[in-house]
Amino acid sequence: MTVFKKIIDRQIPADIVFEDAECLAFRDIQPQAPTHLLVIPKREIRSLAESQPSDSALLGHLLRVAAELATRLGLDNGYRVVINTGADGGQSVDHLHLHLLGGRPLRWPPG
Ligand code: DGP
Repeated sequence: MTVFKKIIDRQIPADIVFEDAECLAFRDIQPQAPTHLLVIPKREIRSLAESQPSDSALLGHLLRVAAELATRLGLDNGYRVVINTGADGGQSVDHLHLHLLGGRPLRWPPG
């Protein structure tokens, strides 16, 4: 079981900022920006690469939730949404998650 599943099941604590029937958003434990949230589906999908066409509506919902949270948290000057995928993508938790980063200028390209 991944650490994110444990957060969904309330087996370990997290600073949860949003929840609905399909997803959960909480603050990253190692923030890389003044605002750094993770938006995750409650259903266990290991990565974007392992998502299916039938997950399309859920994936769209996660993006919309990220956008709504960015507005709610006042990221009016912009923000970045990142999905690290697989080893080269730097994915460290095998439960699909969107990073929502903002509150400072973000450089490009990432490392
Ligand atoms: P990634 O490297 O893209 O797989 O991102 C995983 C992120 O998850 C990383 O930024 C740190 C965060 N993280 C790992 N364990 C925990 C945890 O127990 N609680 C919270 N809030 N975040 C975690």
